[in-house]
Amino acid sequence: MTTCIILPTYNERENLERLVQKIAALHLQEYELCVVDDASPDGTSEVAHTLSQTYPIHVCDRPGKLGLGSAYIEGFRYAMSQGARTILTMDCDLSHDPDDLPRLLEAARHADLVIGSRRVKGGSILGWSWWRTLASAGAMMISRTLLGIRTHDVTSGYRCYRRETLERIPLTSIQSNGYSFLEEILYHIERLGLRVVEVPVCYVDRTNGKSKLGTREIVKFFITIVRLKYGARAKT
Ligand SMILES: Nc1nc2c(ncn2[C@@H]2O[C@H](COP(=O)(O)OP(=O)(O)O)[C@@H](O)[C@H]2O)c(=O)[nH]1
Ligand SMILES: [Mg+2]
Repeated sequence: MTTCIILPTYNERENLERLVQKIAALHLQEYELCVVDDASPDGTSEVAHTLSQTYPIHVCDRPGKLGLGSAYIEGFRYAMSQGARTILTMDCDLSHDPDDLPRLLEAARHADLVIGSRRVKGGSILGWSWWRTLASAGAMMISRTLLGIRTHDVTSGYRCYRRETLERIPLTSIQSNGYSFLEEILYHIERLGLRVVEVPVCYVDRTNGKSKLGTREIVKFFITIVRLKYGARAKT
């Protein structure tokens, strides 16, 4: 396997099959999907296991809702253990268009991390409520200003990491377990001076199922900014 696509899932039963079919239709070379499911009450895992009889899918079944950040880490560990050279992450709700995958993979030939970005020229967000748009723009501005992150789309979960990039990040040192995992790992990658490239994507809000981003996660996002900023000061 050269490419591993990690799909964290929590109650994505209605979306998983369509996404898997769309990815299969791309005929990528030597790829495997890694579904990391947190015992979704809607039975996503059973759907994943059934699909794995037809498609190249590995299912990581976890005993409960352990969080998005740790789901990514679980997926990274699996991908690395299988020798993957490029490791992608994408949401399982069809917000991330699989047709963008080849562009992300192509960009990864010359970058350490590629971000499917909604916040560069050509990128867009469709279907968000005004408060989500506002909250996201505010979070982005604050994290970029306070942490000095140069990437425009800090919280995009549509990413392509080169194996070597993940090898340089001590994954156990990442304390965020939820959505702020994305800003924390990006912060470390930029601080190492690695090349981050943003590829414009159009993000379409989910039509099936519910978002798992709650107020708690938003609060944790800001706490993470403070923690990282404080840690950075202490080191210098
Ligand atoms: N395994 C796992 N997946 C999660 C968890 N929280 C969210 N996800 C998945 O992460 C992806 C992004 O979550 P989503 O709710 O769509 O967030 P949003 O797009 O920011 O509203 C989706 O595929 C979710 O099913 C979790 O605690 N564990
Ligand atoms: Mg989503």
